[in-house]
Amino acid sequence: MQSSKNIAEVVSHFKCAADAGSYKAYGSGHINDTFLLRNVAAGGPDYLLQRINHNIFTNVEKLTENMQRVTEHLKGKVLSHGGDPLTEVMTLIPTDKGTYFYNDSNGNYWRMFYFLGNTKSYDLVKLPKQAYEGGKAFGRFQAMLSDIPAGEMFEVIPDFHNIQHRLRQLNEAIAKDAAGRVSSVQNELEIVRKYAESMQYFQQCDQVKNLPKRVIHNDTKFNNVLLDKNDEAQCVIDLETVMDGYVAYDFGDAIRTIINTSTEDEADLNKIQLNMPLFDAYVNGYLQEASKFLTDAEVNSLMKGALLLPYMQAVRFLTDHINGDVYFKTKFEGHNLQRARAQFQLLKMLDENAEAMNATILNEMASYK
Ligand code: GN1
Ligand code: MG
Repeated sequence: MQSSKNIAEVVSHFKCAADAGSYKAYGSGHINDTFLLRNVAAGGPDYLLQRINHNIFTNVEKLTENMQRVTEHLKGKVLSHGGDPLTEVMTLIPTDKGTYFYNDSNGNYWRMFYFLGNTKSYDLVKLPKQAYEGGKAFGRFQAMLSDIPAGEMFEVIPDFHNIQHRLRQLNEAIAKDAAGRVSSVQNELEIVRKYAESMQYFQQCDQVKNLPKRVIHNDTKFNNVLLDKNDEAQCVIDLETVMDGYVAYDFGDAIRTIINTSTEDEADLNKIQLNMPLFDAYVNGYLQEASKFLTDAEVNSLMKGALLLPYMQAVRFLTDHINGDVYFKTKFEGHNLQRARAQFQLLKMLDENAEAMNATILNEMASYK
C-alpha cells in the first residue's frame, strides 16, 4: 500500500494539477498499481498515476521511449483524420525533468496520464455492438501503426508471445517446484502436453516465412479499449507492451476476452461458453479497418492466434501458480490455477469450433476483395 506522503512526493514531480490527497486504487490490471487522482480545480482533467512493476518492466527508460513514440505517432494519425488526440490517445504527463517517468528514492518507477472521463471498459462483453467497436478500435490501432517498420521498437519483454519460451518457463518452474504445488497440477500439465504440438504454428519457419512482423499492441484484453457513453470505441489504452509481433496475437487475445461468456478467472467451468454473435461482431469491426493492410497469410493465421492466446495464457497462469504466485496479482490462494483452468476450458471450446470460426473470418474477408 502507498502512503499519502509518498504519493504526494511523487505527484510533486509531475507537471500536473493533481490533488495528491484524492488518490484511490483504480482498475483491474494484473501487473502495475494504478491510482486515480482528482484535479485540484473543479472541471479540470483528472489523472491516472501508475507505479510500474519494475521486476517485470526492467528497462523503464526504453519502455517509456516506446510509449512516447507510439502515442506521438497515434496522435499525428488521429489529428490527420480530424479526431481529437487528447481524448482518443493516451497522453503521458512530463515530470519536472522533462522525462515521462519518475524514479523515487525507494527505487519505484512512476508515470502519469490524463484520465479519460466519461468512458467505460468491460471485463465481460455482453453486446455485439461493444465487440464490433472493440474490433474497430484494435483494427484501427494496428492500421495507424502499420507504417512503423518492424525492428524499430524496443523489445520490452523478450519472447513475450513465444510459446516455446513460455513452455520452457513452465518446465523450469516444474523442476524447481518452489511452492510444492507440482504434484497437485498433474491434470493441467496433461492438458498442456496434449495441445503443445498443435500450438507451434508461429514457431515454424515454413508457416511464418510469409507472415510480416508488425508493431502490435500485445495486450488486447477487451478492457484495454475505452468505449464512450454510447458504447463507441474511443481510445486504446495500456500501451506498455506495444512492440513487434504477429497481428494474430492481438486478434487472439481480443477473442479470448470477448467471446467467453464468463470472466478470465471463472471457477465454474460450465459457465464458460462461446458467445458467437460477439465473435462475428468483432471480426466484422476488425476487418473493416484491417482488411486494408492484412495479407492473405495474415488472414489465414488469425484463428491460429485465437487458439494460441488462451493456451499461452493458461500456461503462464499455471507457471505462476507453480512458482508460488510471483508474477500476476492474485486475490486468493489458487487464483492463478483457477485462471489457468478457465483458459483451458475456453481453449477446448474454441478448438471444437475453430473450423466454423475460420470460415466466418474468410467469408467476411471475401466481401472486401
Ligand atoms: C497482464 O496487466 P494486464 O492486466 O494489462 C499481462 C498480459 C496478460 C494479462 C492477463 C505485462 O496484463 O500479458 O495477457 O495480464 N501483462 C504482462 O489478464 O505480462
Ligand atoms: Mg497490460
